Amino acid sequence: MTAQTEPAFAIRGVIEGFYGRPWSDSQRLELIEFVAARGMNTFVYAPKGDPLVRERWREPYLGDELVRLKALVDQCRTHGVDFVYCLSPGLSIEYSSAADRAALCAKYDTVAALGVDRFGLLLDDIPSELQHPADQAAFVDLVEAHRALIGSVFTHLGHAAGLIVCPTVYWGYGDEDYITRLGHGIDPRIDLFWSGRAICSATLDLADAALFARSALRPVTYWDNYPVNDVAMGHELHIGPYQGRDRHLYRFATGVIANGMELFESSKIAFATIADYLSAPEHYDPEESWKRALRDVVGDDDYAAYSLFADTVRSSCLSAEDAPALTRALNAFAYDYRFGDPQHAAAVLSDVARQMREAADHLLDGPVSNRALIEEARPWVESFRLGADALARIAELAADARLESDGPVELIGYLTAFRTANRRVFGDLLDMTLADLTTDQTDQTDKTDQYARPESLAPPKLSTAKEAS
Ligand code: LTM
Repeated sequence: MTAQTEPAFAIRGVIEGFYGRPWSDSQRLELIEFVAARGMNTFVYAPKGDPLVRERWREPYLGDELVRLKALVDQCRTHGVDFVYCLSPGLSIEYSSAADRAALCAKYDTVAALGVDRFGLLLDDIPSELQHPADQAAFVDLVEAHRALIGSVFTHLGHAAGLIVCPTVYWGYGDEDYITRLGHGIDPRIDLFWSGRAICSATLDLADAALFARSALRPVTYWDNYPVNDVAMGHELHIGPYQGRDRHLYRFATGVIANGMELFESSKIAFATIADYLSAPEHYDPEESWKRALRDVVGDDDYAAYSLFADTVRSSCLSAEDAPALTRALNAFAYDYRFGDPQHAAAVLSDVARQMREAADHLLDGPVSNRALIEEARPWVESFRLGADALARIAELAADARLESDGPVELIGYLTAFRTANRRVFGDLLDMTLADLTTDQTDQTDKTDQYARPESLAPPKLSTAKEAS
């Protein structure tokens, strides 16, 4: 097979499209340089928390606001990145109102005057039924209103400008009534965002992309909700590699735009792997790309410590694996402890815990090259350190042959503290392990306790006076 020389996807980029505190301007400037250096070519400006984009979309940009937007536009131009400016008017717009349509177009015009020629009209997360009585009278349903609005914006911007629309139905099978009718009713040059089978999709499949293309009459442009961790995902830290995307997706997709986390530095890890996938999807290796991305963002000196931590923070909609290395270590411990040499099992686990504790200490307290990255992740690294301590205690109890007898009392504090911190580290692994070890042994021995030694292997019980008699 010959190596690819051209990126397979035309559109490769990042969207600031999350709920929460928007990135700062200096972060955006840095991001544009970061993604450009990795072969991406698009930055989509759509922060849900920027009032002038969503809540107060009718209000024009003035003074300083225009200056800061212009700086982003210039940075994009310098780095060969398309700047896509989005508006999200759907919470309040009256689709049938000429005044509202004019206000929307005027707002795009103020940004076009800065040299922008790519725009987004985002209609996600809005009521799925027409709200204004005038709209209910003017349109059969939301699709008809959206077709009209999109058509007038596209005409106003001029066909030389690019327009991408996020539909209200933006995830699913790809042949839903809304998306099919919308696709049939708007100019084929308009791109449509789609997030896959779910809001946060575990996989992006070729067959789904083909179905979307057939239904909506254009290739899909993925709005991929990874690494975003907003709203109910706030306790997760998405720093695992990009994966689960078909290597031939470009056949039915213009590209992928990845939605970031408010945690800017941490987002870079996923973005670097996404850039690798988008540049050469057929040759993409998630684990190799991830190692490079970690080294790149974390720095050589802290790579080993951070990698140990990152391997325990893999869970996300993309990953069924929680903490692969620790899962293997705990499985080996449970087996060795039950059927082999408990002292050896305890010593090996103790070593694992020590390494984790040292890594956590280094990241939290030592000098690190990317301090901003660690500060963002501090609550997760603290849970990682707590987990290391819990594992060390398990190992000590096992070495003293007190795991079953004293584990429930000695370990319950770790479980409570871990649950209270509510940061998703170790996925379900540590919680389940501690829950298992702190459950009343008399109830659970025969059912679930994988650490209980079978009678034949358990240390001999001392006979009580009563038994002896
Ligand atoms: O995904 C889309 C199209 N819209 C919103 C995003 O703004 C948000 O960041 C993600 C993740 O919560 N979900 C959405 O519905």
